[in-house]
Amino acid sequence: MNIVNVDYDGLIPNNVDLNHDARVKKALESWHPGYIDWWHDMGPEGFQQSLVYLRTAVSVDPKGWAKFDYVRMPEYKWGILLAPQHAERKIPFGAHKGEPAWQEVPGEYRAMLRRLIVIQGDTEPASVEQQRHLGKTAPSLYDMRNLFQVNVEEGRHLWAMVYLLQKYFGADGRDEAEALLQRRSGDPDTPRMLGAFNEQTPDWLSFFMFTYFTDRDGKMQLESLAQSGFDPLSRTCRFMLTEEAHHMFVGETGVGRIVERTCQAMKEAGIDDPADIARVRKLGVIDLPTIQKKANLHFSLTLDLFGNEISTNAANAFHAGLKGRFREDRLKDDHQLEGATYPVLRLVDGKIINQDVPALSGLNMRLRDDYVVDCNVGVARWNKIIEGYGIPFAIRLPHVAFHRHIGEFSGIHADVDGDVLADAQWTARRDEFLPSAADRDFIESLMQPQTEPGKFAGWIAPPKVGIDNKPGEFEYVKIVDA
Ligand code: BYC
Repeated sequence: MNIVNVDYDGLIPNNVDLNHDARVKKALESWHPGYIDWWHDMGPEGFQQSLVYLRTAVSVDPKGWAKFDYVRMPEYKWGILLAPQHAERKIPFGAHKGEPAWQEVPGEYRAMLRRLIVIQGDTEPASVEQQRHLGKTAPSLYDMRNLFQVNVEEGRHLWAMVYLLQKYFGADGRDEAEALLQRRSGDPDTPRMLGAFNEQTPDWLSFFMFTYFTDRDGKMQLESLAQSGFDPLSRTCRFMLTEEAHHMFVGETGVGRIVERTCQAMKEAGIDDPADIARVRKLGVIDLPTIQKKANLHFSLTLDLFGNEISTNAANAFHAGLKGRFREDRLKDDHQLEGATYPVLRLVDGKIINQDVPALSGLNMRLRDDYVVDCNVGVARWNKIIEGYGIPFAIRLPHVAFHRHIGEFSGIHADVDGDVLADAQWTARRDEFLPSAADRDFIESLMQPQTEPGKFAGWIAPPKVGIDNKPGEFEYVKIVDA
């Protein structure tokens, strides 16, 4: 069996030799109908019979892993693909550092490992559920296709986690796999596990912000899990990261194209003041201060996904060799961190201060700090666009204490600079920082579909290049049932 090429003969494409693993094959085949039901119920609303120009993973060879073709989404080949195994791989960090990587679940860490896999798995269908209404208001066929690409790949990422549960966790893995199809984003009784995955994605600016900020949490967490001493988890995350890059590209360029169109329209109309919101909105584009507010919202919601500032869970997962740091393999230290410290922003006597804490307990914050650095790269690119038009405005990320629901700062209100606000001040100023009802109504009023090939809604600039180098007027989605 060639690990690089995928076996497409059966119901479930895979490079894990399912044909010689009758138990797991049967378990996954039994799970498949429930997944398809879930996709029909909770996947993209409408468009299920439309032909979408999608990429499908056909290999895990970095030089050519995907092929593009028209596909009806329910017929997408959701496969199980793991990056190639390295025979000599060692556990790269923690108490077992240097021992051979585990090919089976280490018994003493079974519950912890299962929890990590279930949380990761839960986010994937959640995001599809959050985005299910967006197809109907797509600003172009190009964007609609990108939305559906992201959706089918999140579906594949669910398969990736379900494979691990079914293969390595027996009956309780099967139960967890079932439960992943039962929870629903935003449902008061059976919500998804993490806060940000129960929020709405009501419009396309939110979608792009989500794929920029929240998919980037996905990148950070997958990078950390890709370091895992449990080799099957490491290998599956490594391949997921290949797909994840496109999702963040969609987010970064999506926001960038909105910024571009706004600046262009302002220049054409001779408006130099970005705060002249009423005039800018009359042009049918989204004013820069509202884009900033959306960034504030999605950035702060995503910070919650990194968990608490001080986390025994994170320390235990590292010590056990299950979840490493961002690109652990490139870091130069002892990879055990027993006596080390790490500076963490904390709330002490009502003040936000930096405090050295044991590095193991501060691992969530270390990952969050790496995340913020990564976020700022795209923000700088957005600002370059604004600068190019000579408009005096810069998007910036709010302080990490702003608008938090998890951790040290969840009990206080802070403004975007990290200054603590009394409750009344927060209530009075909230709409300065976060989208107001009026902002949301305005954005919603712009969300009119544009389904003519090559055309774009007036509030977003066309992309610089097409997907798979297709020309501008390419029909990315042949709509059958919109
Ligand atoms: N919401 O010790 P702590 C992605 C809970 S995104 C609700 O700080 P820990 C994607 C926590 O569960 C990446 N509850 O937690 C993106 C714990 O509860 P228990 C998803 C929360 O474990 C876009 C308690 O508080 N992958 O892939 O250190 C589209 C104590 O907290 C939250 C992962 O997250 C929250 N936000 O850190 C599609 C990787 N935060 O156990 C996909 C796996 C904390 O005491 N997950 N709690 O009842 C983890 O590594 C960790 O579980 C977390 C939390 C980083 C999430």
